[in-house]
Amino acid sequence: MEHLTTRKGGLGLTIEDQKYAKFNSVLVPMEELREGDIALIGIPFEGLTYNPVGGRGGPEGIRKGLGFYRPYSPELDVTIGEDIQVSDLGDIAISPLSYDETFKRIDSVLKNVMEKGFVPIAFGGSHTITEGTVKAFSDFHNRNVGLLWFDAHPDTMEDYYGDKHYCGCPVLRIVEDGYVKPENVVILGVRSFHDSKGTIYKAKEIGVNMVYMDDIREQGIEKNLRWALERVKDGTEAFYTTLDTDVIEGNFVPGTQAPCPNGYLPNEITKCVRQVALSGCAAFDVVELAPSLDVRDTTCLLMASLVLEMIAGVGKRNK
Ligand SMILES: [Mn+2]
Repeated sequence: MEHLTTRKGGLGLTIEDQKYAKFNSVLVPMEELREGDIALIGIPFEGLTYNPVGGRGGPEGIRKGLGFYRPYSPELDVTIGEDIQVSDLGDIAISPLSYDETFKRIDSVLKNVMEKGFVPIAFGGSHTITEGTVKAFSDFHNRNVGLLWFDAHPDTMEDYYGDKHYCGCPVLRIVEDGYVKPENVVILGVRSFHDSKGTIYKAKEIGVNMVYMDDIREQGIEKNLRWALERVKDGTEAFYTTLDTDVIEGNFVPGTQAPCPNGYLPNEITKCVRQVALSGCAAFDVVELAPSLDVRDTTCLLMASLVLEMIAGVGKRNK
């Protein structure tokens, strides 16, 4: 795996006095991780697009955001670096002109990390990367997994001007290629004039659970999430969670290609992500963060805090 990453084993820095520690200072080399610890993996890839919007800067943006925070969760009473260890494996060396080669490298790194028993958190990249990470995850778990998909869009486009791996297509590719059964896919947060009728109807046709933001509000955020977790866990060996930045209320996330009104508020998505991590999620990603579009690092900071919730949640259940 080493030849596929730009950095080996994280920073390896430690600060003796925890009261001064920032998150980046508690990262450890990969060799120090035990089963159930966290491996961070950057995937700076936004497809073979002629019009890049900045998603390839996501890993850098998340790392910058993480560096701002302290490694302690008061809500969960978990100290990252004590209760759970984290290594940053650096970025997968993507191939900007080849989906095949990029997906092959994602597959290799993800499987290697999971074979070692680590919980991967991948930083995209556009949502294109999730086609690769979920397929690797599903293969690893005998093609018997659930998929929780936080997104303003169902990502069930057939193609985009002929591109079948565009960021609007991964749910359709994953389901039609047989990696996840549609009844074990839950898409939360769809809304607001961002998709064609054909895309929405395709989601209905293939039978995935697509929930509009309006219905989530009516049902209540917590109740809806409990229902969603039941669907993704029903009969599966493990489940994966992907977090598209645009699922959050657009005014809070300027640093994404399709900010969209009427989404989850920061506090709501924070509670959801924490609950998902506590509930046994086996792999995560955060996608569609474009730091070059961001305003005063607002989006980078919010998405980094959600990564910390993932880590602390896994730490709590390991404790
Ligand atoms: Mn998406």
